[in-house]
Amino acid sequence: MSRIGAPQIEPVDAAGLPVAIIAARWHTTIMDGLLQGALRACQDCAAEAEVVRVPGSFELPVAAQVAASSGYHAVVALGVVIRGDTPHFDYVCRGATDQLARIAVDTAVPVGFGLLTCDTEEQALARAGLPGSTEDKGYEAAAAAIDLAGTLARIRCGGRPDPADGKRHR
Ligand code: DLZ
Repeated sequence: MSRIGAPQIEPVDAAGLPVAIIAARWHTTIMDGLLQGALRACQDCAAEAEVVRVPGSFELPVAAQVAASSGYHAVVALGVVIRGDTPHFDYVCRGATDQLARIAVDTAVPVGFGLLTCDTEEQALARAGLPGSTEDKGYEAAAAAIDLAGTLARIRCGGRPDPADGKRHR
């Protein structure tokens, strides 16, 4: 996908919002970049991040499902899958992607999509938020999930003052 039409990311105030960052372990250097980006987004929004590591991207959905059902207000799924010589890539990508989308809808907890599905390692490095990268998909995924958590809270209040703090959501 191209970056044409991508909005400017404005960190929102999400002080104390509990966020679970689920991070796969494959492709260490790229994952380090994604994870640092996601943590930076949480910091910019003053959200409370907890990092959970899983073996590979195929394991992201089950951990995301448990996190979304356990009180986190936003979940961020981070992984890197790089195409090989067999159809394995397609199965891992499809399984993880479809399930992450389903979990967000079923639980009504935002799941930030920070799963890189690339043909080459160079493509993944360019998106990892590392020195020399042109994109920071970890930051983007976390910022999107946190932003949506605030939007969902406003929708749930239907414009009425939030009983938790008595303030009308903006
Ligand atoms: C097996 C596998 C392969 C070949 N490639 C990747 C990859 O590029 N990125 C990734 O996150 N995980 C990979 N895995 C591991 C699977 O996601 C999963 O952890 C194993 O199949 C065990 O269930």
